[in-house]
Amino acid sequence: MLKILFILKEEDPIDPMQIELLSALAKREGHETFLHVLQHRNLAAALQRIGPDVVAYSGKTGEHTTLLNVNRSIKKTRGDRVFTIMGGPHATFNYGGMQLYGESDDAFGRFRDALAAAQPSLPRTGLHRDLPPVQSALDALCIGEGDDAWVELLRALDRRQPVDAIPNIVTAASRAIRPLPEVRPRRTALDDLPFFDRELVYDATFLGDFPLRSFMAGRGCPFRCTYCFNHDWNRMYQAAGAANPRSRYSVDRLIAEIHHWMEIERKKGYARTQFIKFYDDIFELRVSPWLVEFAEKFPREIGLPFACLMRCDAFAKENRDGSLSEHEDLLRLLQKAGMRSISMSIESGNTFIREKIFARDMTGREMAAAFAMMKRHGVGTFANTILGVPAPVIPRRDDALFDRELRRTLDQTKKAFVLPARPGDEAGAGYPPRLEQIGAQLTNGAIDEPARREAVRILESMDLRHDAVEYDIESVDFAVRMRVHQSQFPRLDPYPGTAVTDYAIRAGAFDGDFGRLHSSYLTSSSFNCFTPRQQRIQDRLSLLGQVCAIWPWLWPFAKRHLMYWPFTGFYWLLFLLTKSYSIIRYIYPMKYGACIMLRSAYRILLFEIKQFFRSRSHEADAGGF
Ligand code: B12
Ligand code: SF4
Repeated sequence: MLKILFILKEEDPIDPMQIELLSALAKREGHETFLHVLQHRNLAAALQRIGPDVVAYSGKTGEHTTLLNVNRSIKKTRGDRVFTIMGGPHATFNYGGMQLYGESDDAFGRFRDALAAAQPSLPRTGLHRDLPPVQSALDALCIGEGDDAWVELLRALDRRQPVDAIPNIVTAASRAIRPLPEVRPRRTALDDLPFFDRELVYDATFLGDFPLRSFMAGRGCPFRCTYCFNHDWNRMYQAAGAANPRSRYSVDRLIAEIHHWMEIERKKGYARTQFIKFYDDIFELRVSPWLVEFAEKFPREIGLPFACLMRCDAFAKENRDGSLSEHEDLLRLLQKAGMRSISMSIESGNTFIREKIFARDMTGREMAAAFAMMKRHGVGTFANTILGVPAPVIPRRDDALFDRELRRTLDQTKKAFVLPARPGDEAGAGYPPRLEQIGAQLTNGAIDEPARREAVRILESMDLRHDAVEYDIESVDFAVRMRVHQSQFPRLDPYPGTAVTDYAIRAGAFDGDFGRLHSSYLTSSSFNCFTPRQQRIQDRLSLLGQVCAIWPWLWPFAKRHLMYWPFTGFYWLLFLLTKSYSIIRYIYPMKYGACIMLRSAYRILLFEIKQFFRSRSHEADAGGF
């Protein structure tokens, strides 16, 4: 039997479901599991008390810097006495950027050369630049889905057998032989997985006091948005021979897990579940037999309200002839099941960014119709809208260096056609041929005034703007017009493995150093293409955007004046107030008794204060141990 210690960076109002699942899998194999939250400090004492055989981290990019700091110090003191492993998106998409424990500089260099030769395209390797390697001191990484690999790894460690040939597990020895990791096909069935081990987390954090619970009804998303990990995750699994990018628990299995949990919370005195959040990337695509069954059984057997994440175009789809098909039947089923609020992202109000840079494959009309439908039916809405996108800007005609700037803009615009319009098309396909010609004229100095004006006209017709901030104003404006109840406006973060990150690097807006990314959604842009003034405006807009979601009458004044005034701290207070109001009223409408209300308000306030102040400090400072 092994002693396994999971290390979590901090408490969060959302369940760390990966850890809860991996702990349940380990316990089913007869191992003992523990959790340490770095925010609680005293890691040394926990290590001393537990004496773990395995230390496991689940890493998102941003928090990885803290986790790796911790791991280096653990390996320094405990060396081979403990086996350390990281899984999750950061490990999956950055395995070429992390040097492993016992991997010499030479061996790491040879591996990176072999990796670059085996996969010259950028995604998924962490080879974005010749940055100095990150010494992770991890013994292993887990790539992609971890359920089965984790169990096999634990069995091998327990029996003191080698772990280097386990698919999805990367070690220094395995990648010396095989630079691209071997990934087993993705799971098509989930029902045999154990129920999440929530007690591990609830006994060590405030989550046990909180009446909101996260569950997953399934995994995967078939869309190709360029800022999201799913696109490359799916490509990785296509190469491993997987057919369907989505897998789901059966309705009965899902309900059984919720029932089981409600029994435990009754027995152990945790706060009773009042509201469920299904954290699937995409809860449902259309009216399906699964949803019909769910809408029948869930209200009867569980009867709790829930929130989920979906896309606007599931509810309203523009047809080729320009007409719009609305799918109220889908919404009716979800409401019958108990859905009270929904998260549907906007991502950008600008067509060029949405279609070309983000490949959202969704129109403004579809979004407007879907949000209007939610309003008609009294559903609370949450939307994410990304600011600070390094989109090309059109130079002004009075710019002394107009020709040079125009050439740069054309070059960047072509790169901004991030994904081919259809599979099989070349990247950049769809870029107007006339702009190609004007670009050539600029290069050989044969451009005339009508051609310059024509270039500007074409770029304007493509929805490009003359100033980076105009894109952000347009996006906030769109979200305010949609009357979204809770609006979140993070700045675009270039996560490893995503197509938008490749674009940002090719466009010269990002240097590929993921160590600079942050885990606070309030942090300023990581791109070097924005001036400090533009960044300050983005930061203020991200706060004012939520405020104006609740008080839309303020928006005309906010975009004319407030976003230029240096009152960020005050805007943050207004943001906090309006965000709390929209959460309580529209997103998670629960019966907040005085006790729960005070406790939750205190925890959420602490969380938001940390997000705000951490967004202004270096990420690695935030962990502490
Ligand atoms: C729930 C969630 C959150 C919760 C996290 C709650 C928590 N305490 O962990 C909240 C809402 C707080 C959150 C915040 C953020 N998130 Co988030 N989040 C998710 C989401 C939707 C589900 C994750 C999950 O629990 N899945 C269920 C479990 C069972 O599956 P899994 O995580 O894939 O784990 C499997 C494997 O990855 C692997 N595995 C994972 N960890 C480990 C560890 C070991 C040791 C092993 C062996 C295997 C293994 O095995 C598991 C079982 O197969 C994912 C998207 C997704 N579908 O995964 C994004 C996702 C993880 N988030 C992401 C991001 C960017 C963020 C933020 C940085 C956003 C922001 N700027 O605010 C913050 C960061 C917060 C932080 N502390 O760092 C990105 C990560 C990209 C990256 N390169 O890291 C994702 C992938 C979304 C995306 N669209 O790109 N998030
Ligand atoms: S629809 Fe959502 S989950 Fe799916 S690829 Fe796009 S952003 Fe990711």
